Amino acid sequence: MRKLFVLVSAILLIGILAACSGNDSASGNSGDGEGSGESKVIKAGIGLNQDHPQYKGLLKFKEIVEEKTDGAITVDTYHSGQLGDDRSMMEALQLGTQEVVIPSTAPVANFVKEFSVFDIPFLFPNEEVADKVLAGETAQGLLDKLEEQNLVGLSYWENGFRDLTNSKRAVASMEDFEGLKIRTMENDLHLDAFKELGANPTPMAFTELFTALQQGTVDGQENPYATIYLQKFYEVQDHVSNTHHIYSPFVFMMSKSFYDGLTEEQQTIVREAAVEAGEHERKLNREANEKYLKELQEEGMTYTEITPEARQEMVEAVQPVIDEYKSKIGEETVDAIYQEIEDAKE
Ligand code: KDG
Repeated sequence: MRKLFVLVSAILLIGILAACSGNDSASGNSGDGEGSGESKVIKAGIGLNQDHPQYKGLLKFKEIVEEKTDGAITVDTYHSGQLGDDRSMMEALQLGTQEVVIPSTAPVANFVKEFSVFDIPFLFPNEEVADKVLAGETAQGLLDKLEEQNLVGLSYWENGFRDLTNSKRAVASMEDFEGLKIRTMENDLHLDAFKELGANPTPMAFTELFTALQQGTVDGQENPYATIYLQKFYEVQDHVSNTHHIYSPFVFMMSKSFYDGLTEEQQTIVREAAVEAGEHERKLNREANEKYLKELQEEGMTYTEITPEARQEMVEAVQPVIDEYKSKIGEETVDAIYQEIEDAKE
């Protein structure tokens, strides 16, 4: 009886091992899921961490692409700047050593200057208007312009309205900006706007930011609440104000050499997946930005509300910078976006 039991167990074990090894070869990177050629791998990297809605959106993209291509394309995801900062990841896309990155528009403007139109302070009045304009002709046309840089812009995702944090004082008005060392994204328009507000700005890659705040290299930074909370900036920052000075879109982009090597059907799949995953990300991001202001206060940060009068003062202070940058960005693009904002408000 005992011998029979051992024999049956051994047969079962062999069966299980055989089934497992069969699964391995079917889902391995070398199988294409369609029975012809190698599987294509998308290496996708972002600067934010694994808890941020941006990463959850990226996982959604992975799920859709892998399912719809039946495994012919696999997506390997990297967060927290594991593959580098936004600029170096964009350069890796140009070289064809990385396939996807999703930066804010600010660093993208170093590749296609017109993207800086979204870095104009106080441009969008609310998310609904931003949604309409980003789906509109001018914004979609800017995605096409990335091709000149060997990049393919597939969709806009959302980073959101940026708010100021710092470790020195509660910021309620322009005077409170005086001399604050603020990290900005690597974009001249951001830099000049913060100078105009009275701050002492320093451009820096996001990957260096936490350490710079911790070591006091800078006093503060600006990002949406979701980022401030999920990146644990509250551990090294004491004050947050709802400056809402810029609405940052993310740009989902792909390496052109990789995109060109896809079949037409696969190109459609990645395009649609970038849009669908973006809708998912936008929804999660809005929930997060709504929820985390309260949590930041629970973590001990003071929250200061900017009055409409104080915000108006800031709007007027940065106007000369906007006037100066209009021609640098491209008058046509700036005028078109302003017009589309007016239309979207109706
Ligand atoms: O993954 C995106 C981040 O790298 C970055 O764009 C976040 O807004 C950001 C910043 O402040 O650099």
